Amino acid sequence: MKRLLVFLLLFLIGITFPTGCAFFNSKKTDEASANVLSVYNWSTYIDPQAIKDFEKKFNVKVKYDTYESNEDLLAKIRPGNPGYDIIVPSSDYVAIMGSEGLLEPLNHQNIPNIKNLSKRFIDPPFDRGNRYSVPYQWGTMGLGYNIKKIGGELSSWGDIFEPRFAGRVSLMEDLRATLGVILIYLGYEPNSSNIEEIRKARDFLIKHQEVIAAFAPDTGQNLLDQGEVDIAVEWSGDIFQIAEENEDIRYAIPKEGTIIWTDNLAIPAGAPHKELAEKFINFVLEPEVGAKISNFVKYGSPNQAAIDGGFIEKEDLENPEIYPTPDIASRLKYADDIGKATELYDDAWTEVKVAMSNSFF
Ligand code: N2P
Repeated sequence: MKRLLVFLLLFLIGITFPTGCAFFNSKKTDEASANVLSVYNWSTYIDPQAIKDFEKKFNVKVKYDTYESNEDLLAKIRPGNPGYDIIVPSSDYVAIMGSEGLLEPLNHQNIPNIKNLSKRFIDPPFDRGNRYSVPYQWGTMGLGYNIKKIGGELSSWGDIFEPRFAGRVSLMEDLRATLGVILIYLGYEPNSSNIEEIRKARDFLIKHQEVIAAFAPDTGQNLLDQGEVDIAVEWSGDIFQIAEENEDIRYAIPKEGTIIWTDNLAIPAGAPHKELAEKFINFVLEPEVGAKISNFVKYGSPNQAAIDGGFIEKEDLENPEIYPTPDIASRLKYADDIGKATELYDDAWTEVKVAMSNSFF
């Protein structure tokens, strides 16, 4: 009872003098948080050891939160950075966030390890001069599946929409990538702004809804691993991560091609620890550190020095589903920032969801 009263008293002081309390505490909080780097990254996207190594090397703490999609990241940052120092948007979202003033320009003098990056990731069209971002990892969206359950290999987007897979397929809760691969399958561009083509992709999903068990967040690979679905359309590395423990899991880039992406380290505007954030970026770009992360998450490394130095696992480098051959690479397409046409995708996506929820009743 006494504890309850004390709690109530503290609560009342808190709501009566919120600014006063914040002011009263601010010096202490600043000192305590000066050595804390706040990182906001996709789930299953780092080797935890790399975080520990950074903490040790710079005598700091890392606060690490995860998100499931670019849309979630943008929704968190747009109303005002709640205190993150590092975020990891995909290329099209670097363009969007940069143009909205949501990113801090990088001081390249604090990031000399930029020199380690492969030339093809330097000065990209979505972020000229790498003003706001440097590449972190890259990969594809493809077919994760359990070969024992399927009874053979999958090689086309069309394979997963067969009636025999009713209720056994998860797609991703990522509207541009998911509608993008359907557009590719239908023979269109994943960056189409043609309303008829986007509607055809929408109608294709609605027509084949019986196979769709779920639109999974970034952790959809767990549904496959736990046997809740037999096919999970997922990001490449997430499937390879579970394949390390489960020998029945396979990943395939469909023959029609798919979405490729690059995710990038960036500092959101108003980050409380910009210099420490630049130290972190520089640390990740060290060949051994970059390789440690890629070897763990099983995505492609943009770090040429890590590849040339022999730090990337040979088995991964030789896997064409992680490091595609030129032939496969010619069928991979980036989702670009398409400006206003994004609304057409938003509408199509909502219509898919509405059609599917209606058909449950
Ligand atoms: C890792 C997510 C990969 C990011 N879980 C896709 N852009």
